[in-house]
Amino acid sequence: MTTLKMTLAALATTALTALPATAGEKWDMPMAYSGSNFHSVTGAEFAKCVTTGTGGDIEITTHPGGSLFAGADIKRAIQTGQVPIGERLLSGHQNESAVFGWDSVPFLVSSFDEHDKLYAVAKPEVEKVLADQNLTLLYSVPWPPQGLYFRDEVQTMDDMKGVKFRSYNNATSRLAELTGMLPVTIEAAEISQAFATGVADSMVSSGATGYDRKVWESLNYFYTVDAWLPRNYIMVNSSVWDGVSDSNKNVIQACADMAEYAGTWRAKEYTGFTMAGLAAGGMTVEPVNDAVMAGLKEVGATMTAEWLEAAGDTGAAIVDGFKAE
Ligand code: PCA
Repeated sequence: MTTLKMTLAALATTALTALPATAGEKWDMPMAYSGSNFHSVTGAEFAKCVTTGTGGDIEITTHPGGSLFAGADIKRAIQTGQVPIGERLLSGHQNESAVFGWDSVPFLVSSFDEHDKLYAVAKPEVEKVLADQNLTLLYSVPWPPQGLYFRDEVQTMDDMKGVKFRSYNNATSRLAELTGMLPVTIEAAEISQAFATGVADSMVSSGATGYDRKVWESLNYFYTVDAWLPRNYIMVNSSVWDGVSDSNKNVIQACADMAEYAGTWRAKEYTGFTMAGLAAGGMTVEPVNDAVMAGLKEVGATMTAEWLEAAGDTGAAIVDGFKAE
């Protein structure tokens, strides 16, 4: 073959193989939690729904477990257009806007039903802050109620003093400070290792995360205090979203609505299942005693007052709106 023929042949092959790729847009979707976690499973179904529903115009590929961007970096990656779409626990960005912490105010709600009502009031406020950051919310799914994990038994508030505590947002760090524990921020993807090596001996999280990360290999107690239910948000870069055709927007929003419904249902189902799983793994799963609950409620009252101060009128409107429901 002459050089020209070889070049032409190469070009033809490239053109052929490139065809399906240029037929649609490819959206990478970073997610922070393990592939087996119910949020990631829901995200994978959402991605498939969009890919099928748009006839391949937009093909979404999820990257769970923090494999593309670590949890803390996902929001910025979407804002700056490094990726068009992604998932993030927004309360992890309370330092940008206190409003993002509405779902981590201790003991404001403790069940899915109460949380749903609170979310209905908070959602438009969150969407306003997101809009200013060039982000559009597609759907959001709650985590199960948050409980306290410890290596050692906790019978009094003093038992928490000096314990190394894994935190995942400002509220969890503050909880540690107010109870005399030593907070260290660690992504969920890294916690099994952190507990195994003694970098942390406790955390507040859901039964789901403890179960996913097999924490019974290191920790022995899960206290079901139902402190709050934080949420993950699937967000798209608003400039990218503006460029999507109306019909594809409709498809994506329909897929998002279904994902929110399915994810929420899974969160509820997973609550009992994972607590049974923690017990089967050898952990003691029980409520804290009354004295510790009273101590935690005091800490919660301080944190609520602090959040209301930080979140100003918007915070007050969310709490008052919820209480008026
Ligand atoms: N799991 C996540 C956030 C809340 C939860 O239940 C975590 O521990 O990082």
